[in-house]
Amino acid sequence: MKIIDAKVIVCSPGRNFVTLKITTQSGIYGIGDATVNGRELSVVSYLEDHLLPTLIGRDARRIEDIWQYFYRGAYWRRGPITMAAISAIDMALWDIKAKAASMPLYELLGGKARDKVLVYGHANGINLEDSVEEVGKYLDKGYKAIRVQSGIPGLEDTYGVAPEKMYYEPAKGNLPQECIWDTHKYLNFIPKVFEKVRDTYGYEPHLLHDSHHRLSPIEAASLGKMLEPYRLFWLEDTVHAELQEGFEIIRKHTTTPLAVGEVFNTVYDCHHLITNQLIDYIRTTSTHAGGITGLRKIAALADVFHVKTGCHGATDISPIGLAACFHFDISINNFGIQEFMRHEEKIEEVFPNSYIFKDGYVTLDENKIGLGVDIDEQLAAKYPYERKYLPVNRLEDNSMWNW
Ligand code: KDG
Ligand code: MG
Repeated sequence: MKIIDAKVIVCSPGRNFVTLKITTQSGIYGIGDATVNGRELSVVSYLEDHLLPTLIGRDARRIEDIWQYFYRGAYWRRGPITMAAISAIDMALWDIKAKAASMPLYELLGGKARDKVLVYGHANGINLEDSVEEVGKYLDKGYKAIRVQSGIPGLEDTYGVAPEKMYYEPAKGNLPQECIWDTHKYLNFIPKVFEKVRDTYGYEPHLLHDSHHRLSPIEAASLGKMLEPYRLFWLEDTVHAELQEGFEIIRKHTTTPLAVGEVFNTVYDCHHLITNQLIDYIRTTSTHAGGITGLRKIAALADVFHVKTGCHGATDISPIGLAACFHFDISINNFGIQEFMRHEEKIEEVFPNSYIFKDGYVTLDENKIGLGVDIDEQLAAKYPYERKYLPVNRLEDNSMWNW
């Protein structure tokens, strides 16, 4: 099954997406997501200038070999750009293989290991009352797991909080927005939010929280301890995971479950945290960690060490990447939860898909073959690329901090 064409489609139906479409001699095509938020065109160049010329003519059935060719075959390995490009190729090849077999992709991955995929939505409010109200709206929609973020008194912009509540999208502007951060204010406030949410809705809903890499290990440990009474499903990205030894400090002090890894790209970024049982959930995702093939390698290691998956599924993961996650989630045993930030309607129109949300879970249409998602190229062409940046953070004394 010879690959005869591979093209990159960039579109911006409300936000930028990079999509790869691979066509085979048999006429079957597959699609993959290569979106890296705020750095989209770097992946386009990596694909078009370096990988695609060597992909044409290869046998689309040899997914592992093609993955290894682009992974091991590169002297300059790993990193978000390289791995997003490999991810898109991998997803598209799995899509082709499953279409050729006339099966939904999860059948090729071993079949369903569960009937449905537990997902979490994002409740974010500008202040405590607003956040509590937002949680109620998600419960009304049927969500069983909700990530709660809130504006912090005294800080103008807070991560995870935006006026467009249902479709939180941090990338904007022609140049990066500069936000101000203060950990002291944050730590004083966040436990009160969870106290109020639990007082209002009880202990049945799963609650999650994302600190977005802003704390030191001991601050993270202290937050984990303060949140223990509210029984979180997970506390995510407390510290930047470049210095992974930091997690030992957090782990020593708190039983709040820890999640990390949305910016990780390979099993080598995760193995220390997994094999030392320093985390409970690994957040690597299809679009950034080498596609289905990359995720399966990570999940297999995690399974041995009691670590479950929790794939990143923010709006910068396109419906193609999200579909790849759902097929993966449904087919592995050590699945934990899937992030499901809904896309705006415009995006759903450009990427018609077949995953179904009901009562807090997503199911996949058994009659759709492959990934079960497509791209409407004509519609995509109406939304050209727009330069957008993720914000940056400074502390109140104007020194740089992690966003
Ligand atoms: O591109 C950055 C977003 O994907 C990120 O801010 C979202 O942290 C995030 C999350 O957990 O969804
Ligand atoms: Mg996150």
